[in-house]
Amino acid sequence: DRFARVTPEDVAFFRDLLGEDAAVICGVDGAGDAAASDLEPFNEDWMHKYQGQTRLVLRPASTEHASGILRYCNERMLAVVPQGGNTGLVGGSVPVFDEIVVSMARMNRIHSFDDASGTLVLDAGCVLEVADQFLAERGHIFPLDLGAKGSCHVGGNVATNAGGLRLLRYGSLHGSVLGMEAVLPDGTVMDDLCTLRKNNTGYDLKQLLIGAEGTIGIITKLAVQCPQRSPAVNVAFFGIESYEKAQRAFREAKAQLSEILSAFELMDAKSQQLVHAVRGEKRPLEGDHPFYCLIETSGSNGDHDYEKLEKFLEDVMTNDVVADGVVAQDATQIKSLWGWRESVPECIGHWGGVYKYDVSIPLADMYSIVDDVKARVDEAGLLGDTDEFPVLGVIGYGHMGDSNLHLNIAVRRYDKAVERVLEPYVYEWIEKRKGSISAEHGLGLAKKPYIKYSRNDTMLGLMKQIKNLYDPNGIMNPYKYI
Ligand code: FAD
Ligand code: 2HG
Ligand code: ZN
Repeated sequence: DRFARVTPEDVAFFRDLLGEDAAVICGVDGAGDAAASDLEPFNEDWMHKYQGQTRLVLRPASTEHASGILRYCNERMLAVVPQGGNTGLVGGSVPVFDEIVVSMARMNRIHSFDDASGTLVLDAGCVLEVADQFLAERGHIFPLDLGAKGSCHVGGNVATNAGGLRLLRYGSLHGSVLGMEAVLPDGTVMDDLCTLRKNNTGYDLKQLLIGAEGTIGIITKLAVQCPQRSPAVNVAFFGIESYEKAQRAFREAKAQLSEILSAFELMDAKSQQLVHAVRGEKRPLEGDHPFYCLIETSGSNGDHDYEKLEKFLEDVMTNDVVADGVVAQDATQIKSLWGWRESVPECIGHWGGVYKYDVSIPLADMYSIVDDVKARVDEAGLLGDTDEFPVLGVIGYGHMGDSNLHLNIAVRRYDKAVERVLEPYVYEWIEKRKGSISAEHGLGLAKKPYIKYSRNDTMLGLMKQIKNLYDPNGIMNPYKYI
């Protein structure tokens, strides 16, 4: 291997650099007695699918610490994996072998907030929900929300360019991240912590790190443009009889709710049956429908918004676009309706595992991949209700407003026979329709062999040039997609 192995001398250096005992979790022979169970949370991903063997976790508390770590690792040829909340879904946040984990959890300070411009400056290791709560108390909102908000870090969000539940309203992090401080692999601190909305002064280098998945540097601080929090929020949940009607509902929602529409999420019947099977709560609507969608509006005037929503509801109900629906009456019901959407990833993993495909497909074709994959898995004799079948459900849900579908194949056990039926079939299907094999989760380790289905050789070559320029020794998150 081209990387060095961590020695007791290396550990002594890191202990000295970081100062506190709590900053180093070490099970390196002769240098620390951390048990495998102390290291396990850093070695294993959220899905329990990827398992590394690190013996050393470093927890910097400052940019200087992060810079010192990388400078040393670069000189010593020690491989590094940056880690935020470890909620990533593509195996990017855990080591493949024994790479050093640099956990950002101690860099969790909020530095400043300007309520005139809405600019928030904070450490990369702040938990998304904590940042959003801080903003809520000041009448603002973080321009990103997702089911893992209680654990994921804003740095991890930016490193994956996470999309989430309200991208349709607030846009991508490529737009809302105004500034960034990052440490490059040789220890250089890239101070681009600009708090201005407009800044056309040459190359916008921070954009390279947004979505780079920790392959060219560690993000240490961020300046984020945060919108005003809408005082009036409404959520409606619909049962819909066909995908064609779901598309009509989306078009009507855009046309009639326009500026107050803040989310349009799609869930199929199977996803909701599985959430019900795990949580056992009363379902929002009677009976089963082939599709459900959750529509959220946020605006500044409750009466105005409610009037618009009511008119929209009346329209889609009387024109038979939706079959049934319910509107949340208070904040508790809003939370509960969102629960039927946000808990899908967690609930469908309940039986053993999930094969996940996070894809962008032109809207008209978006759901047909679920039907095609289901037919294929069924024909192969792999899908069924009893234990002898590895697959218990082929599920589609996701961010319909962004043409982003989550195709999930819920399994009782991971099985090569299932994999062979799914891959490369799914990727070829997407390539044919000019879709993307990763809409929002990134590539990590999971999608590394498949990048060619969405990027041509020229694009890959240009990416490699950038990687080699910033990280000539290749120490940053090696073995992953690049
Ligand atoms: P990690 O998982 O720790 O890391 C992710 C990647 O970023 C790794 O490659 C890591 O090396 C790198 N990284 C982390 N921190 C830094 C840093 N400071 N500097 C440089 N690199 C870094 N994603 C969506 O896009 N939309 C969703 O709706 C969504 N919902 C989710 C719901 C659930 C229940 C779960 C478990 C995940 C969901 N995700 C979603 C996946 C998403 O990628 C993560 O939740 C989140 O963006 C990752 O943040 P994290 O702090 O956990 O990063
Ligand atoms: C979501 O939208 C997440 O819930 C997770 O992006 C999707 O687990 C998945 O496939
Ligand atoms: Zn998603």
